[in-house]
Amino acid sequence: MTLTILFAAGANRWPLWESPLRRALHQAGIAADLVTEAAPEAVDVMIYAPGGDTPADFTPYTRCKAVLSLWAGVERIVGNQTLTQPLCRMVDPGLTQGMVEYVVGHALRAHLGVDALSQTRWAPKIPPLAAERPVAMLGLGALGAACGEALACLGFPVLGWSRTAKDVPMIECHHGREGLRMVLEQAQIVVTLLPATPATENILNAETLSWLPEGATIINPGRGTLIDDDALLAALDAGRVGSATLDVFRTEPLPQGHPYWAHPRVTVTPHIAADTRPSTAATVIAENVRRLRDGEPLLHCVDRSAGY
Ligand code: NDP
Ligand code: OXD
Repeated sequence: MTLTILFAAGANRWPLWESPLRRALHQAGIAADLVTEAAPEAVDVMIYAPGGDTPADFTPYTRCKAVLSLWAGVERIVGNQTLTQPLCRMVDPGLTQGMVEYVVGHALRAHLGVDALSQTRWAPKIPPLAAERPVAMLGLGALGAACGEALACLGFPVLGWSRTAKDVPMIECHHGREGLRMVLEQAQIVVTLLPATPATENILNAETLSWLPEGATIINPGRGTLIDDDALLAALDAGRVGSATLDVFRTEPLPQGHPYWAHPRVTVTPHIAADTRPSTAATVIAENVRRLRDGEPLLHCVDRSAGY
């Protein structure tokens, strides 16, 4: 049986994805017609990315058995009421490795005080060892757990926080409101790797930021909605928060004139923390298509009620 797979993830991505996808589908033994256009009723599987050519109305895709997201974050599609098929998010070794490198790099930058190193005067200031710098990892999913483990391997005490109770090697795990407070009260570096859902909106706000030790660093590669921007700017100005490295924003691109651009202790990166890599992620897509064909459970299915 030949499956019609619609690549509805943006014409700009097609040249990057076409060959890796064809190769991965072939290696998985899947007979597929991989196309960028098709009659809706002929589509068996749809590959999706936000801002791509994804339809707003999935109703005509009567044969479509699954929508496979190239992104890990699915907040722009998860609430679509016309989407009744299973939705799978991206968990890709290349994406995870990119995020680990971003988080570890910026955590070490904050830990070593790299931004404050002076080239003009001899003023030794010895940073503590990582063991004396607790890190809060908000989110212990595919990305948070991997980043937490990498930081723990460097010697940082890592306190993790998730929605449900978890047991992650090398991470002291907490959940619930009290857990959040316990984690933040100890954290000198906070990393936010939570999905954008109604429950996580403004999780870092005036109250929760006030739980942090003075001078803590925030690293947010999760989503812009996780942070109350006014509260963060106030906490930075008050010294409660020492610095922030922000990769994601409520409005992207971050508008010119936004206070984050000019703030001396804010680093803006343009949503580049981690990218889905076609070379590794095409295999993940092909594996889910194979599972679909063989009637096996799909990987990384989104829980619609939880929103991620
Ligand atoms: P996962 O779904 O694997 O993990 C999400 C984690 O967040 C889980 O541990 C989950 O808890 C926790 N969580 C969700 N809701 C809550 C809540 N209300 N309270 C406490 N914890 C909660 O996602 P990933 O790790 O793969 O990705 C995380 C996010 O990173 C994505 O949603 C996306 O927004 C962002 N991202 C950003 C990128 C960038 O380049 N900037 C690239 C890729 C992703 P539990 O374990 O209990 O379910
Ligand atoms: C994602 C992202 O969610 O790149 O995959 O932000």
